Amino acid sequence: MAKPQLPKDFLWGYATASYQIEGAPHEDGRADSIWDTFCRIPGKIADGTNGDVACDSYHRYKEDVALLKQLGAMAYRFSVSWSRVIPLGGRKDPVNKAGLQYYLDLIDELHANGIIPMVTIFHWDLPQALYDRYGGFLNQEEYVQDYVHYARVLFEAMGSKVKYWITYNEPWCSTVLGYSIGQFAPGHTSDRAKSSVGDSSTEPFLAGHNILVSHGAAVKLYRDEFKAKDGGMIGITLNGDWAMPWDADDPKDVEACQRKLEFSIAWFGDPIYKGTYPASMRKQLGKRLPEFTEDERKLVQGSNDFYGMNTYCANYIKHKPEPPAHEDFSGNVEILLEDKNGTPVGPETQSPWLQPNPQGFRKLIKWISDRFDRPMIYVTENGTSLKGENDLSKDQILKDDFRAEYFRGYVNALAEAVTHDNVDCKGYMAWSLMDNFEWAEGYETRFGVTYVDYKGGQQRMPKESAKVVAELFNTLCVA
Ligand code: GBH
Repeated sequence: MAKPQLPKDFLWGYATASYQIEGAPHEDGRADSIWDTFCRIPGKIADGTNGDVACDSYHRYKEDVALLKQLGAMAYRFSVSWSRVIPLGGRKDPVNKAGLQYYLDLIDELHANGIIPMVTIFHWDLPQALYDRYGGFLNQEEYVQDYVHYARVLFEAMGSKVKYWITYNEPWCSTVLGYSIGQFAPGHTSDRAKSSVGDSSTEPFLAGHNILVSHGAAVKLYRDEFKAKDGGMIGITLNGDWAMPWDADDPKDVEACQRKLEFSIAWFGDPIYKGTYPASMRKQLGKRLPEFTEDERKLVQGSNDFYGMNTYCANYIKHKPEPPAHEDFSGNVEILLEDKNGTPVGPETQSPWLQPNPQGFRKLIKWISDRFDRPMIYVTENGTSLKGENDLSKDQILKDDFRAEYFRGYVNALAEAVTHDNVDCKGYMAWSLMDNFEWAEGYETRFGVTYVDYKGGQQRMPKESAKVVAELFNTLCVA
């Protein structure tokens, strides 16, 4: 069998997101996003912190770019803070020149150093003003127009310098974690009173529907007015982890795995590639899952130039014998970290949900490739935390063998999928360039290949794993 390889022009680099790294929440006219507000609610963030300083990248973007260059990265995926560019968020609100300039400077600095920018338009930090005005995602009328206007501002300002656009990062997280579990902003939970549009059993699906329509509308705008002259590509990034049956001999667990993948990935992927929601979701959710009107379907179907794939781990899945709970959003399954025989998915990390399983990655990317008819795929996030890393000394942290081993396993599995499974993957962005604000986990959980000394002026120091990532791609990208 041929040796696993990746294409010579394979695009590899690192990813970050605005709220997780920038800090400077009120500088140069930036206004609050829903994450600024959410972090102020006692108990929502594990260590009581927020993104007010984070990696201070608003002031240190030149250091970030120098770091990327030092690590040998070809590309950098970052996100734009909507409330920095349009503080009040809406289509009639003023554009903040200074906020926009930050991203133009960052992009110029990347180009000056030969690094290709990949821009995420939205990575969870919705302007608070839009949430206050009309409930954000829940109001399709208003929201879609505001999102498309925001996208237009970015296309106009940066389009000639950006060839890779991502409309949304992981809508599953914004919808389920934000509108049902309350683990993410805006923190809606099931004990919240029903609003005029619904409750935690309907809001995630309404929010998801409106996100899809706005994604489709922004892609249409890009294709109609920018693509020909700017020559770029646009797609959405979806999250999802591989599903393995808890009891491999139980057909109901095998079936439950498919359902879990459909509820997490195909929820958004099927409308984009097939024009409808998965049958399993329609069956369980009935009218609580919106229907696409003909106009909406036309916008959404076919709206990906590439598929952005985020994945971190795998799970064992057990079917539930009882009928689905009203507020279930996973396909009526139990999500487990051990199978029937007590075999763990993988070793433990600092993140309770993350146990690495590289072969699961190979299977998942093949599943995505098959289901969506072999789309061009960019892995836009993949990486790991490390158990107890935050408690180690700086010197110990820099020797992150566990993370290095993770990348060896995952990147080799990717090369296998490309070489042996006919998967069309063109790039890989590791999460993350540096330790950063890990949302509800605060700063206790680190995902960086670079250590950030939060008590020592945000100094950055590359860890061992950064070298390993570069070596892996230098060795594998030869096909
Ligand atoms: C990504 O999300 C984010 O895009 C990035 O910003 C973040 O820093 C990074 O990963 C690391 O966490 O409720 O048990 O079903 C990862 C997303 C984490 C998605 C956990 C779903 C399932 C938890 N996910 N998750 S569970």
